[in-house]
Amino acid sequence: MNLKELVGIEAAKFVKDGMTVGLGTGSTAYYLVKELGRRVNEEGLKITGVVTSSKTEEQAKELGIPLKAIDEVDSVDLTIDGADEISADFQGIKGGGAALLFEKVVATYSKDCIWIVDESKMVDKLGKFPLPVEVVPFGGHNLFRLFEAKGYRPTWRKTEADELLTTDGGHYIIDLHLEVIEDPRALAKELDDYVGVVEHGLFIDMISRAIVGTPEGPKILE
Ligand code: ABF
Repeated sequence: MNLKELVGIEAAKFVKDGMTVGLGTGSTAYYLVKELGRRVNEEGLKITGVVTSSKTEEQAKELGIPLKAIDEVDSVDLTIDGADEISADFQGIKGGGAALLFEKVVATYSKDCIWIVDESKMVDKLGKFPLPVEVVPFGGHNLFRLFEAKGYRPTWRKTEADELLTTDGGHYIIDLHLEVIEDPRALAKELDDYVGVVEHGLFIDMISRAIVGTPEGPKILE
């Protein structure tokens, strides 16, 4: 088994009967959903899944995991999701999978959140991973030019066909190549205030623990 699979299986242990579970996006979350599907089918685990992206919805449906839309539940007991970077003080960058908006919505309605990553995602300071900013297409190019003028080194998230990628929410993504983000809270506040920015990939104070895949096995950081 690879590191991500071991982490996904370890994270699934936090899921208990009767829970409403936020099912994240990404190759690590894929293994979590796979393990939950096994437990639902082989051990009769009773959970309700709330998905964070169309990709995860497809996988969960195939595995027979009962699903509810986020709008059908008042809260989610536990959301387990991937991440692109986690800093020493447990802040994160997410959105490499272009699902950051729905992921942040589900995380916001979750009583608890766990991120599952391999150790390459653990960083001292956030920023080496380009920061995704989800923008409304109308005026999106103006925002791009504004980020350029601020020295944020923006690039458009593109599809393999080299077209502007459209998210599940129907928006574009601009990635900011910042290298180091000294003050994630301040930058999150700044980005929140731009008209046309729908959401961004800075996830601040959202997790209680991270499960990190290492050659010695999954490590639980809390
Ligand atoms: C998702 O997990 C995204 O926010 C993030 O980009 C991705 C990381 O995926 P992987 O586990 O494949 O590295 O939630």
